[in-house]
Amino acid sequence: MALDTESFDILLATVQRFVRERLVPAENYLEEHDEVPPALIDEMKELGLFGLTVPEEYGGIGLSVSQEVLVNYELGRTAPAFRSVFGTNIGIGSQGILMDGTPEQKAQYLPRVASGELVMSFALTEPDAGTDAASLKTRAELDGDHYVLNGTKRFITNAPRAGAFTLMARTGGPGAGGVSSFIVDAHTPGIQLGKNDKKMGQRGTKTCDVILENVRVPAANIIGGVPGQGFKTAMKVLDRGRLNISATSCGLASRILDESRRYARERKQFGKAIGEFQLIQAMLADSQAELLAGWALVREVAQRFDGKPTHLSDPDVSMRVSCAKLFATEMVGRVADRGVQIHGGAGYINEYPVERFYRDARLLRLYEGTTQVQQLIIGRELLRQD
Ligand code: COS
Repeated sequence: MALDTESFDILLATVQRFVRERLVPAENYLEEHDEVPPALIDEMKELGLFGLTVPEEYGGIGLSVSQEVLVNYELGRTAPAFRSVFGTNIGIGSQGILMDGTPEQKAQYLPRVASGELVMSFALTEPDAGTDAASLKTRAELDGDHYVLNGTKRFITNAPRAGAFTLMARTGGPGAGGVSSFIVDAHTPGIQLGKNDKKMGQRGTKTCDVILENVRVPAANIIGGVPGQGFKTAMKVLDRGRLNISATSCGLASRILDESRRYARERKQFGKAIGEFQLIQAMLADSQAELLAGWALVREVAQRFDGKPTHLSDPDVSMRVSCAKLFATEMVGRVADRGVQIHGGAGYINEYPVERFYRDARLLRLYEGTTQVQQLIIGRELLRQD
């Protein structure tokens, strides 16, 4: 699956322009009001951003992973909250249906996901099951042709905007094999949302608890129709998600570097631009070298990802995805830190984008698997391989 080169070049140029002309100027509004202007959300729908990864047969644009990372790099060059509006639709919210759903589930949900009419969100994490996702406690008990769900999901991105969740619950015994993925209509009786989480950064993204009390979900809504496959679906979804976070991290690093270069040229001390001092140049150089290394890794892994049918998981590709997530998200953390350092005291003042990006970037090392989870996956796979 991929968009033809000519159409893709036009799309990429359009996204670049949209980021530069529409999103970057709205960053201050986003920060102050903690919300994405509704007019911009309409524009995102018109541009097809909600359907970037949904195949054309379901009304989407059908990008390959190699194309998707290029788009995410461009979207990374502004506040991550903008991408988050549709990020769960093109990513973790809908990919489970795309990868493992039945033909009926795909036909029923994907066209509305692609148009943006239906916002989907991914509900795996729980108060007591974060990194140890396979220990999740939300129960799904079979009752006739429905399951009855009880439990709490935590830090669920886009829950307040969601029309449906891809939600993992326990239909069987302990461990990964007892977990199933469900498509849950967000308006089903018994679903309640918690208060919006107050986060360190990424203002404008919406995350909260999703509380399920005797929520009746048709048994036909188990993704793929077979119970006990839900943990694997979640892991496959996260593989693609993690690579896209890596691409976003590279985009953000490039924006922070641009802001830092601009400041280094403008700001004068000791009678000349601070960029003329080698200690400032050293910080810029380290950031540039690390950014190029991270981006090369992301693109290489994306190509490998495209080389595999998405329904097959390949531990070697997963291991490389984890390398990309580990390196790119840690890298943008260092680039953001140097960005603040180059700005000096001004970098600690919220008038400058680097102050915001420093806080925004911190989450990239945490969600969709912490750096330590990536280390675990890489270490385990290295010891398993010949
Ligand atoms: N693709 C397909 N299948 C996968 C997979 C992948 N990437 N990773 C694991 N699986 C399969 C395994 O093959 C195993 O199947 P079998 O039982 O048939 O052998 C099953 O899933 C269980 O896997 P594993 O034994 O690795 O489970 P663990 O509990 O040890 O997993 C980690 C540990 C930490 C890797 C996992 O829980 C994890 O990724 N945690 C982080 C969760 C996360 O990212 N949360 C963020 C929430 S979304 S913002």
